[in-house]
Amino acid sequence: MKTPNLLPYDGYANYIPNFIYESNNTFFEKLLKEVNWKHDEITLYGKKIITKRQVAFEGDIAVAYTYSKQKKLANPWSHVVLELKQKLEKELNTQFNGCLLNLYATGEIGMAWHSDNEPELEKLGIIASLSFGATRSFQLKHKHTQEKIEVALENGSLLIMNMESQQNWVHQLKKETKIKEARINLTFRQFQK
Ligand SMILES: O=C(O)CCC(=O)C(=O)O
Ligand SMILES: [Mn+2]
Repeated sequence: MKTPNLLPYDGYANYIPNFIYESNNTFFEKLLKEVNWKHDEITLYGKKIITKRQVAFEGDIAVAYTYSKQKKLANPWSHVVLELKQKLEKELNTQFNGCLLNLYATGEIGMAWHSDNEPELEKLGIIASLSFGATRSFQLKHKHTQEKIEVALENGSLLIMNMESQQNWVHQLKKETKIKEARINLTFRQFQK
């Protein structure tokens, strides 16, 4: 599963289209149904805001994650997410103990520039990002040089990033108002034990 590194320096990002191949899109439907989706509550300038994006956090019992200053405990693995996790672990020869899930109802919903560099994550860990549904544009930007890389994340694709790339690059999911279809993204992560 060797594809070229998308990043010219200071990290590693690998895009594998059709990592999950299925003709009838059952994963999208199963994820919609089986995952305990919630609109996220974040605190911005001291105000509670309910996001348009829906999220979920699943993982091993012991895993907790501080995200937008809120501590989240993992929900137990749902059947469908566990199935995807096992496939990833087998193909990548590694293990994941948590997964953050995002549901974007339309292209009007995106995610602003950030890095996935929370202190709870393994320093040398990897992040495996699976996408289902609408194709959306994902960008990476170097923190110092500002160089930008763009990749379209298609249904069934896998994007792998390592932690060095989180230290040196930020990423965002662009808003694309013309897109009316939903997209689901799963980022499998390695939390320190
Ligand atoms: O939806 C995506 O592809 C990006 C999600 C993301 O960056 C995150 O959950 O941290
Ligand atoms: Mn992220």
